[in-house]
Amino acid sequence: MRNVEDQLSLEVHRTLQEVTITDVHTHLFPPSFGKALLWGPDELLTYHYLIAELFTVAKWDLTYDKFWSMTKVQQADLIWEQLFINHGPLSEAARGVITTFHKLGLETKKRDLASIRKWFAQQKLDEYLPKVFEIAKIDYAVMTNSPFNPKEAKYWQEHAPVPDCLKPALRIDSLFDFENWESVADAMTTQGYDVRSTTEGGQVLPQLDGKTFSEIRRFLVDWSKTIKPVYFAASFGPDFAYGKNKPLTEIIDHAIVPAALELGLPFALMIGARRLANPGLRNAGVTVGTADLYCLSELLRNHPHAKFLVTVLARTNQHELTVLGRVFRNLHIFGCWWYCNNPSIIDEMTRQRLELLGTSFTAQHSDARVLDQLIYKWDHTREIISKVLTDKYRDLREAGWEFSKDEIARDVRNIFGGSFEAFLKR
Ligand code: FIX
Ligand code: ZN
Repeated sequence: MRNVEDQLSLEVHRTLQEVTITDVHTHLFPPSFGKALLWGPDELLTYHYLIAELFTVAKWDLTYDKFWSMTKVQQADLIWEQLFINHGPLSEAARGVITTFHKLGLETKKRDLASIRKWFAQQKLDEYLPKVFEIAKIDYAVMTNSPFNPKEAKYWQEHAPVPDCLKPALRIDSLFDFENWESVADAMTTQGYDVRSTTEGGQVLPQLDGKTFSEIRRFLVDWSKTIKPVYFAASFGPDFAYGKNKPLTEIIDHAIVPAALELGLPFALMIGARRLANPGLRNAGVTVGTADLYCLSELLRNHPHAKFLVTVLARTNQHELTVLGRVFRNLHIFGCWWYCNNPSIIDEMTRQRLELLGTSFTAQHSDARVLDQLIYKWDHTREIISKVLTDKYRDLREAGWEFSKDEIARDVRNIFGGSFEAFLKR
């Protein structure tokens, strides 16, 4: 019996190591977008997860301002010294840096950052990018592309080349930035879209009329023709209040959903990030909050023909989201986002999802901001999910079901991109 058990665990583990993964959400860019594509040891060490962690151990005299005024190399040196030398790099983000160096064949035992930097300085990005994709075994990664960022928009308008391993996603958070609506509307009018505004209680807000909605739709359709996205995407706080927040609801109902339906694209919602909870930390200072997912169920119910990709940040929201995934066929759940991308939580979330959904979900996305992170994020995920799946196949066999190696490979591919692609085509 023990032997059969080992066989199963080896087979599942081998399949997880071999599966080609589709990474459905990252913050990577093509090399042709210049400095936008982050890579190398200093970017890895100054990942915002590690910046926040640095302040859990740094002395009080290291103020946020002092940290931000340092050069990137100085910041990286400080994080290396504090989180890797003075303390054990046990957190998921710190361990990830070690996995990345190790998988690239670099010597980590000597703890010699200088020689690691030297190795990276010799890499040529055009060769290094495919090498990272090969090590991580990814067919393609979906990017995050904002038409509201003038620098980025320029690259798209000038048709800067995009390799096949990177696919765009149209990021539209700005359409919900009602605190700064004046500048959002300005950005759109500058691009030739007649988006109207109104003032309520001293605050500039979108004018919720047919003209504004049709201009937002035109903006979305035109940008989609330019960048050819896989989906539209936006992130929201735990206060996501579809059905209660009038401008948010109407912009979704009358502009985003109609454009998505016209183009046959899903709308991805990432819900639960409390932005600027600690502003001194900038994008590292975000916390998590439980959202009211009844609002999401209203959205799914009101638009049964539109497709939605959803991930939520709060662990407390995961079970309810999985139930929605089972009840609404227009919802596809993806990833263990940000603070959920930790082994213990990935384990729990994946079991929960398999138990309620079978394989019709996407188990993980990397959210990589730095190219090299693809290596560790996927290496760690493969290991954890291999253990989860071994348990699930063992239970299935005990229930009396026989399965082949090919069937295991089919199921594994489904939760790492196959089900996502089937959802897009449906
Ligand atoms: O909104 C997002 O796409 C988030 O993933 C990011 O804003 C966040 O900074 C991040 O990288 C989390 O992993
Ligand atoms: Zn992200």
